[in-house]
Amino acid sequence: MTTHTVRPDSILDALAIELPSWAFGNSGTRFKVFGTPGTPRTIQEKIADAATVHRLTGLAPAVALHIPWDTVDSYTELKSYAADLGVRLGTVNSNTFQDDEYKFGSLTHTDKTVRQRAIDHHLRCLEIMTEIGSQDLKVWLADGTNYPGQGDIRGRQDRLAESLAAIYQHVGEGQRLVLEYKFFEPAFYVTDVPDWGTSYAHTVALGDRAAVCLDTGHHAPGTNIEFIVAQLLRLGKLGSFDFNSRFYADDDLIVGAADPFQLFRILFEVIRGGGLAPDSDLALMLDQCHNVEAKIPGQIRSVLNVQEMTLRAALVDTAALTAAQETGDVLAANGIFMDAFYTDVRPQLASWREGRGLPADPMRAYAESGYQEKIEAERVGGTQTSWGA
Ligand code: PSV
Ligand code: MN
Ligand code: MN
Repeated sequence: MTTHTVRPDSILDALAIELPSWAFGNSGTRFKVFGTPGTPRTIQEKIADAATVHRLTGLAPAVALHIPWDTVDSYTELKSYAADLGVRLGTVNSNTFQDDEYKFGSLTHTDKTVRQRAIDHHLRCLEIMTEIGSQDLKVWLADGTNYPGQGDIRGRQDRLAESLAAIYQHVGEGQRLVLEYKFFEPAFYVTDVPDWGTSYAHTVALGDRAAVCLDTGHHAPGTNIEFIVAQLLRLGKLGSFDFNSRFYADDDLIVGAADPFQLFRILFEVIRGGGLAPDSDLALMLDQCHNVEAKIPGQIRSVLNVQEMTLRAALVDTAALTAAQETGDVLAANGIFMDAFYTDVRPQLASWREGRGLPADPMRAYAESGYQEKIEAERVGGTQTSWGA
């Protein structure tokens, strides 16, 4: 059995969390999307906001794109624009859930023409990835049905497998297809990729360049997510995370806000399974929306939460834990685990930051930076971006 032991400082130095471009746009519920002064009108402005998060935290060197929301004429220019601001372009998220033709599905649709349109969209995403040097094509599908009998469950899986295989053929060297699962919504009866097992089955069939994307918000209440993390890492099929937190369903709230202990347990399994080791290709990403709170500080808070729980998880005395586990000392094992969780690592993190020329308190540094006032004054006119546009 391989157990990965780590030095907390090397873990902190290795931690990189990709930010989703859409986190900087307006979002909300079907009841209301609130606009906020300073919200980006363009992908360039979203990247500038993401770069600000990275500048203050040292934690977020990449920005994920969503196509077609973040479509530009020249991706090479966008790549160098990002590089000039100190960040790179990361995961490309496909979108086959907004057009009328996808009402009854995209990669699973019964109509071959619609399936081909959806496949072609993914091929375009792969081309963009090649232009910007991005590793991951993230596929999240809204495909599913609402009523028993509405669709042929088995036939939909067969068409999905066929469509994914057509896309996978074009996944180049150094690229991956990561298949995200979600148990429900927008479909309320059958979701075509509802769970890690389905995503695992399809990605195993595809091959080594395909892996599972685990979005922490996409599970039924009570699901033991750290078990899934442990299992997928063990199988070599955990490709990436979409971090967020949820109270009810797919809330996309700030990661670590709803249940910091769950985040700690997940990160413990990530470290245990080698997910933060130097040779790991596990990609960590946020997938969040900020409906009522300020967006840039919301993203800063999010990456800090991941960093804080990562350090706490790295503090677990694994040698003592193994000894307690092997002697059947249940309470000692649990106590060792909880000791790490209850450790206040904030002073240690502040000095880690200062040692790297970063502000000790990035939230305060943002508030005092004047950046918010500047974008509110400058970003006048135009159309603010939002989730879904
Ligand atoms: C919808 O649930 C979703 O939040 C998925 O998690 C995707 O990753 C994201 O939208 C962007 O497509
Ligand atoms: Mn997601
Ligand atoms: Mn989601």
